Amino acid sequence: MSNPDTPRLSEILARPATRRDFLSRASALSLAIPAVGAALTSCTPNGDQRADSSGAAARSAQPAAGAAGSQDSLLHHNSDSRLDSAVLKGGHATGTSATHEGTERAAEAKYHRYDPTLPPPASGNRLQIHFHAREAPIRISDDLVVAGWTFDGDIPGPIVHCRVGDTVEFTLTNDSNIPHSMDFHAAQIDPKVAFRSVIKGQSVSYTFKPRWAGAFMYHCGTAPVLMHIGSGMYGAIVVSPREPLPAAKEFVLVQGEYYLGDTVNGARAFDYQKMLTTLPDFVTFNGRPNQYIKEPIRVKVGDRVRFWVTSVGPQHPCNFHVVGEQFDTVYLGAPPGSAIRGVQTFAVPAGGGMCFELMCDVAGEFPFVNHAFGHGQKGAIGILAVE
Ligand SMILES: [Cu+2]
Repeated sequence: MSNPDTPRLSEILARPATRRDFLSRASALSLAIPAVGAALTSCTPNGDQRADSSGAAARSAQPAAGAAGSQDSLLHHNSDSRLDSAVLKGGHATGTSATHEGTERAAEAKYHRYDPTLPPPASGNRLQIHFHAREAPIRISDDLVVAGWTFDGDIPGPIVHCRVGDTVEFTLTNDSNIPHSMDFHAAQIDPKVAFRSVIKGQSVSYTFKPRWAGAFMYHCGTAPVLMHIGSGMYGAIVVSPREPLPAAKEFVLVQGEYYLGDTVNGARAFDYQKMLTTLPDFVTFNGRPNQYIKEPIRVKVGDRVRFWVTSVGPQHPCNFHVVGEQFDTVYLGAPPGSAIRGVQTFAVPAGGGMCFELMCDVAGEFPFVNHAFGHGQKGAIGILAVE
């Protein structure tokens, strides 16, 4: 950090803000914060602009990498989100998610309803997961395609379900020119090793045993984390307790925000500058605004419904409420402990997850909403149809 050859961060950030410059400045920042530059220089379609204005400084940093271990591991270990958010705030940088892979054939991207049904947990106390990080155009409504950065080609990534104490064997393979990584909130593990970034063609693998039940976020942790979560690299892992909870229809809702900029080849790019404003264009459950109004979640009278709700943010909580209903149980911590009764609304913080239960003993169409209605109005609303 104090290498005299390293440009001062204030000097780097004071320079004019163009897209190319954003990328080259980010490259220079990799001297001080290894994953930052790697992540952002590769935000270009071919990732080959990293050696422009900051190239000399970048070369001077290489020997230090060898001294600390393999050069690769130092350049691509996981970001330090405390540091990257500190250097990137201030409104100077520009950047979007638009890449060739994320925008080509955008017009052909098909809309699909994201199935909120909780899949069965892994059998045999062991779950093997292999995700691929890749860019893809994602149609989030009839008339809107976004240039996504994804896990396995969707926003959110796949729902993962296991039980407390299961062995989760995870591998991420990066198919993208942009470095990526995986941070499971259900894991207790050395993040610098497990959550490190990998470049195109490489994989990172790790194993963990969830200690607590709950709804947990997962996300790419590569710097700047805001850009990677904000461009779609998130999802949910539900950890059920060993002793099953009461029988219920179980659904997963991942609240996420969209901050969109220019259209490139028919896909709206995610806009880093807009993310910094914290004023989203859309707030969604499972990646599509209002999708469960168009195609409701359907249950039967007499069903117990359990919602596993996470807010991946990147900024805002989900003030979860079902209009015309009350939660008989909300688990403040790991189910079945810390249950509170008779709740109208409870806020799931950004980066958090909670479990909500209600008995559906009245027929009707019940809107489930983020009761911060600016965010409900922007798409965080759906219908629970009790038939
Ligand atoms: Cu990423």
